[in-house]
Amino acid sequence: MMKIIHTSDWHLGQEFYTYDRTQEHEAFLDQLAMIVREEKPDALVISGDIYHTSAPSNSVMRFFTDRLDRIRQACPQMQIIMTAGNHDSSSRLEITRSLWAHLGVSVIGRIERDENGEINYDRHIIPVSDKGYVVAMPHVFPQNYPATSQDVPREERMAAFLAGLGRRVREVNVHGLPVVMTAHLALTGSDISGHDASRGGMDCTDIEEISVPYDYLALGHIHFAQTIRGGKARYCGSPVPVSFDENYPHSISAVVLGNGSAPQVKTIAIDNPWPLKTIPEDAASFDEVISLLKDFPRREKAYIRAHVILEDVPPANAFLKASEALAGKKARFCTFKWEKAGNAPQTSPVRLDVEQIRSISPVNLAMMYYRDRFGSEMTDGMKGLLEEAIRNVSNR
Ligand SMILES: [Mn+2]
Repeated sequence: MMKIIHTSDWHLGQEFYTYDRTQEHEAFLDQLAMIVREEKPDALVISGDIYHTSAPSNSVMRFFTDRLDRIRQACPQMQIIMTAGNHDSSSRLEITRSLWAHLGVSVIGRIERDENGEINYDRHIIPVSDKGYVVAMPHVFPQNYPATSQDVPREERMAAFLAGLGRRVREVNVHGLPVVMTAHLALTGSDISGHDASRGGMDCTDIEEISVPYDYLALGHIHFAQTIRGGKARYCGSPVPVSFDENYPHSISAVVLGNGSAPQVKTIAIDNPWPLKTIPEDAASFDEVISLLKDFPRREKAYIRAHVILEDVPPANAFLKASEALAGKKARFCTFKWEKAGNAPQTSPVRLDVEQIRSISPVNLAMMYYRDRFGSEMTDGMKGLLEEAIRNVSNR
């Protein structure tokens, strides 16, 4: 039997509409420390996107180091395995690799070759005491996988790497112990609810390509928690929502493997002291929404997105009015979600390639965008302002 805690997509250091999220991340990591103290897992697996940016600030990196050490102390016999996600800098994450190794923490940011130029598969295969293995795959863009031999074309390198890794896992695992594989990628057929394309890479990988033998595939990258492939693969989801569209429960997963049965998964909810709220759930008029904000409990902590029916164009000073409605309250105003009035059929946005964009003047491009976004024409006054702004910028 091997027990792991599976978590991913922490996004530490995320600035949320200019607000600092340290309090929420602190609350999450305090809960995680309590969870490992109670659950006593053999390993904690962190499946990528530890940081929100590839260059986190010094204070965020220090915060992470201090907190991870506290989590480790909460369950000293537990191993910790962390890999880089697409948001992390693989080389930055590995700076402290050798120091963490002394404390039972394995950091796998990248794929490396040994002194003979051969791919070092063993650095990805981490024995978890004598109970099993964690095979740790950092996020690597498909085009950046190393060549296993000269005649492997670029598009087959990922599959070749995974096949080589799989062979090595079979060689090492002579006793047939449970194997957890961790990876940060989007699997074909997963539900990408709430995934914001700006968060990067949604090239889907087909699970058949993963030729590494595993009993449980601990995945990161998709923030919506879900079990797929008959219970053998799971996204544990983000513990703290990264956007307003992640309006679903957030948790970490405790997984027990062994005895040849399917992995037993238990989700443990994470409480967020600063929930993300869209007010109201169904869009209302601007004035109605403003009065809802005025009535919002003074001491309640929340990030707020105002959900407004757009009759024409956004009212003047909309942001200021919403912020003023929340003056003196704890809640933090973030943004609007505009809904077009009259259930106008959503027209699909015009798609342009780079050449087409170059051939259109900035003002015309803005007008097209405006038409798509708000379903009406830009007024002459707005057009004039925009032209003036463009003139000022180009005269610099
Ligand atoms: Mn992520």
